[in-house]
Amino acid sequence: MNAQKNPTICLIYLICGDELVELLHNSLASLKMTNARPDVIIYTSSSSYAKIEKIVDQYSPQLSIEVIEFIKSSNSLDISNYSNYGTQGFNYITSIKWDVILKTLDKHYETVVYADCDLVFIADFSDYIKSSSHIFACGIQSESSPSFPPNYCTGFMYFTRGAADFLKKLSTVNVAYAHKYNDQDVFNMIIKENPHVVKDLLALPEALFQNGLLYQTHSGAKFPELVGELRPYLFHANYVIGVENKINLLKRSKLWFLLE
Ligand SMILES: [Mn+2]
Repeated sequence: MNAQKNPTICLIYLICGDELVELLHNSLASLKMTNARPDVIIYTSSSSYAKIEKIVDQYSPQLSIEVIEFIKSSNSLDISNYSNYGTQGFNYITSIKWDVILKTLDKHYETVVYADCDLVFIADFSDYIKSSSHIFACGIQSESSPSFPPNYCTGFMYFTRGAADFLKKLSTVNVAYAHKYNDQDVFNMIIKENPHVVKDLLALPEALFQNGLLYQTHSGAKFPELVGELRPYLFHANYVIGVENKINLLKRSKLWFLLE
């Protein structure tokens, strides 16, 4: 790892499948363009390790990135390829997320931020998360659903050690349901069963931590008399399924930074 002085935030990705490496590449490119300099750890499988290492080299020394081989094949599932949303492979891989976050907290970071690779950083989120993590041990992206409790999105979230018990519960429940539900289903099921938990969760503001529904804020003409300007921290290309659709959404939103 390179020259960061005691960063308190570690940003982690969980990558399973070569098809995701291009999205990861774009996400890292976007991070480098901001002033955010968390330590970065990419957890991946043996099959994608070499490909990711090669990309990571291009970001040194500006970004401090470690690649860790973590995802193990299970007997019944092939995880060498990308598993689409809704499949059993997707559910299995995303069920690992909670343990990976706990494992990273054990490295003595104050805050662990998890990001999906279909997510683009637009501005430095560090100060926001440092401040909010003093009040909330967990902050999580919201899907902008017209419902309460909110429908949370596990594609971007942060945790401090104060949320360790909650993470352990998520892990236990998720492992039991991995044959049927993904990590986000499990997260939202736990909240629905006990809605008072929302008091301890920060739903990150959708205008600043944007989900795919907000893509129009990046395209189209601006109203010239508007005196303010929206300054989001990130955009998550969710609400679209499949790598190609995600890339197209990012291109449409002018958030694709890799050369053709
Ligand atoms: Mn995603």
